[in-house]
Amino acid sequence: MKSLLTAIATAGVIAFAAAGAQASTTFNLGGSYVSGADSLYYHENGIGLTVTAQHYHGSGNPHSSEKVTRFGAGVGAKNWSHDDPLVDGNNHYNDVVNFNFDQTVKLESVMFSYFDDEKKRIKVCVARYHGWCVDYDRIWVPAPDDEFSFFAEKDGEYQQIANNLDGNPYNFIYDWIGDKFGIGASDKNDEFLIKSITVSAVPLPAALPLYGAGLAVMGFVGWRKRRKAAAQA
Ligand SMILES: [Ca+2]
Ligand SMILES: [Ca+2]
Ligand SMILES: [Ca+2]
Ligand SMILES: [Ca+2]
Repeated sequence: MKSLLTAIATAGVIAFAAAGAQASTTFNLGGSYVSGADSLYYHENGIGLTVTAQHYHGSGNPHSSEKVTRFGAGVGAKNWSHDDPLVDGNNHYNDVVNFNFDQTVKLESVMFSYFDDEKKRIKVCVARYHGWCVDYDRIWVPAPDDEFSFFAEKDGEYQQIANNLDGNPYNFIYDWIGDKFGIGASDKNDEFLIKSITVSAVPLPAALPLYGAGLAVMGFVGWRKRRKAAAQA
């Protein structure tokens, strides 16, 4: 009896996992030029996506609206008219592009344009006086290249999860399941566009009853065990 119940419980969990494994959907974010909009809308494979922009400081969370920009190569963000239209950390603000899905999805990967494309060479400051550089190293080195920060909903709050992430495309190894994610510039030397984002749908209404049934059966098995142990004592 017990092994049968365990089998049913396991089947429920496996069904949940199988239901959760859906085909990937890639949103290609590039398109007709947009100099600055409050939001951009995309629709792919039955999933709706609204793209917005904000900014953040240091280890803080996104706040205050920015404008979303769009080029053939992807989407960016702009905090005022003179700001670079890419996702960047210039002008004391680090841009963040927010991805708001109309259903729960699992985040799989993002792809960038102009990422780690630095051809510039710079001299590194070796001495500062009151914040101003007063001496530079004699050799030229490649300019710092691009890294990004990642934002997601955790404990009910949309917040910064990690910074200085690197890689293009970047594949998320942890299961980020939710309906809102953000990609921002990590540092003031970062500038890029977000070319595409790949997610898979998580059909919660279909999967949850099975998952719930699995948990309930496992709970019943645990209760039977405890009752048996109590009877023997
Ligand atoms: Ca910008
Ligand atoms: Ca950097
Ligand atoms: Ca890099
Ligand atoms: Ca760049």
